[in-house]
Amino acid sequence: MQTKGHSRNFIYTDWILIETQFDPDQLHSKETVFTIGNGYLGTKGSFEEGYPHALPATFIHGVYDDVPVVYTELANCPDWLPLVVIVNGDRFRLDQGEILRYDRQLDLRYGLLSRYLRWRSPSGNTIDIHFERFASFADQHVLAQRCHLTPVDFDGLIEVQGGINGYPENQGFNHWEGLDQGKTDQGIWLQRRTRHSRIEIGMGATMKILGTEASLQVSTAPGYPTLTTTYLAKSKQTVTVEKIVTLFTSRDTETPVSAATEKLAHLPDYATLLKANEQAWDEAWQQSDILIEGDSTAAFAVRYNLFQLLIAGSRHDDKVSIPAKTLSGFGYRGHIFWDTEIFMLPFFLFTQPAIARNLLSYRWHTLPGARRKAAHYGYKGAMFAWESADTGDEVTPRWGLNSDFYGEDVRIWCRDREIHINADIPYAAWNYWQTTGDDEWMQQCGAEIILDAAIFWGSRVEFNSERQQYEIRGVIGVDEYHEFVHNNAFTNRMAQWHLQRAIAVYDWLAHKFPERATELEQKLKLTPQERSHWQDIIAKILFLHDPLTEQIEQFEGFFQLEDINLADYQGRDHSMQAILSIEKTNKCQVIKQPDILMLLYLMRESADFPYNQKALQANWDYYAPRTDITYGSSLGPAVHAILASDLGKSAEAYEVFMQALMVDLEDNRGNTSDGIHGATAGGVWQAVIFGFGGIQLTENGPVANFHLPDGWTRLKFKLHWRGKWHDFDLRKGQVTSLRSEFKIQNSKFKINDPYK
Ligand code: IFM
Repeated sequence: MQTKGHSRNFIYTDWILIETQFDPDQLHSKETVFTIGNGYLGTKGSFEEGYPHALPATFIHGVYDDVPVVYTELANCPDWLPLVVIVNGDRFRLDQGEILRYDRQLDLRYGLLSRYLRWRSPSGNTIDIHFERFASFADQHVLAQRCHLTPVDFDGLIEVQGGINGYPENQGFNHWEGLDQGKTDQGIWLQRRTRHSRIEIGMGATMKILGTEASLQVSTAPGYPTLTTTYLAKSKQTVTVEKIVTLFTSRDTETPVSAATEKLAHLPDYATLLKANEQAWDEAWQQSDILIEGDSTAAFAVRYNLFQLLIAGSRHDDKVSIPAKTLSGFGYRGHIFWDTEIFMLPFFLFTQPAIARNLLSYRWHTLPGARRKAAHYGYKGAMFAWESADTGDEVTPRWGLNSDFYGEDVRIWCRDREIHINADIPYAAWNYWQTTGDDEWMQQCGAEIILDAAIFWGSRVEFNSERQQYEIRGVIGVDEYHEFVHNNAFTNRMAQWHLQRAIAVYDWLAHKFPERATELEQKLKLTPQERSHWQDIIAKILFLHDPLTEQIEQFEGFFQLEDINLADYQGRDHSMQAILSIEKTNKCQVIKQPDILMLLYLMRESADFPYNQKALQANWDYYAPRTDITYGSSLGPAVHAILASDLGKSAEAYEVFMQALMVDLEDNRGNTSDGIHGATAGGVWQAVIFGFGGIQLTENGPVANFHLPDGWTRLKFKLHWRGKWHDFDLRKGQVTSLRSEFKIQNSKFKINDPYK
């Protein structure tokens, strides 16, 4: 295998991540890094044999259950990984005996995780063990493991136990009650149910031994059915154990156990499953891959981030979305934020539009929760949850609990005040429509999202009669270091933009789908008065922009706050909020993540808010030095990379890009153990395409005005735009942009130009 380079902890080839040493201190972060999945579930990279303090986890989209304080969380599902090897009485484990070789590899191309080990047992028997696993990308209900065992210097007894552990935990909390378990001709099955949401899971498992004569015994330890085989091993002779697991939940079918056991009974062998998995991955990468030449670290790490997005996006279920930590960790409890629509969605929109459609349909299905939230706060329409789960009701915890007995708990105000999400989701819905021309989705789902969320703004704004302007008071902007501000430019401008589009959608609907327009008018109580109220807000909403300097004030009074020179705090390894305190940070001009700069980026295609160089420069010069980019939010660096690149600050752009790119591979924020930073992964894609690739979306399609970082000699990718694929092959000194004529296979879209 030809390695391409290495970073602090890893070696990599074009497609394979390689870890050559096991470090127990990095157990949890590496469990995240080696996550595999298939868009239905994600499984952390915990070891088959277990390890003290390991936190194995499998999360399935939509399988939420109640929990104190944070309301609901993705339930860690029964663990399908256990594959225990006992060598002449010694149980194989990395903390005993001697590791003579260790090599863990994640093959991004096929979602295949393997481990090559040479282990000397405490009794002195040496064995080569090669584990392999994948979550089938071809059939989301199928999981597969294989283990090759080759004694190096002994003959003796080897026992292998392959089981399903029905006692998974979410940080000490077990969501599952046992219903039943049993055995079939093929193997074992397990049936469990979440305690509150009463979601049932049915799992089946079978095991096959190749290369020796051996029988299988079934052990039915309660909640932990296991298949065991024991055989007489011979030195230098390889025996292979294949374990296949199937699973369904009551979200998929009324009878998950029979679905799992039936599927198990009709599955082909491991090699055939592997081939189908490879084919499915080939198709995904054909659309989504990015090729970078001249920078092997970036080339590999970009693919790593895209891989993490591909395994998180649901391909068959439009009632789920991607949590902030994808399906790879306990962080944020599987809750869904604006991270999905603003950071992750563009990747899917331009390379896997069917997944983008599912992600947005989730917001449509959860409108009832958003309406309950609006009503609870005394507003009209739909008020999307800052943190959302299965129903769309607000699930941001009210309090952040202090681990210090005597410390104060922290009130989390985002649930009440971080309302820019109500324009972020419509922003994504509009972009989906513009990019795909999917009128069918827009009239059925998108219009309702955009219109009902617009009704919210109509009831949320306040008219200041002295100023003769509309205001939005008492919010948290994108920059969460300031917790109660008035007229945050991001929120006001996004609300205005949203209302402009709401009117356009309303008119389009009335013209093209009059029946649906009438239906929505009645359902949402949408009146001509409401429409003219929106127009009035659009015309009169307060926006703190100085047309002379082009500088925008982040919120009223920001420029009067105490100024802080972040350079004085060089060498720190904490956020400014941790250093200064929440109260003090609130009173200073220090920003957690790009807010005005984020706005400029999102508005870059908006004709009525020109993304001109002067505005960009003026606001960059003011806000970038005041942004806690390295220790604030992980969402920030990719956005700075795009803007710095647009400003021709190539070195700076690359530096922050690398912070985003390596956030999990290098664990550079120290919290990869909580799960993959999904928004950062999406931001990485945007930084490559819109930043370095300089993609602009014109009426004639995407065009590249690229500025590749030093060292990059080639950048190649494709984008799907209004029914056609556009190939970009950008090389220093020349540009090739091709429109390829093939359409997405099985596309359900009828492509129309919404402008026609
Ligand atoms: O949504 C983000 C927010 O912008 C910053 N804090 C973390 C959240 C989840 O990633």
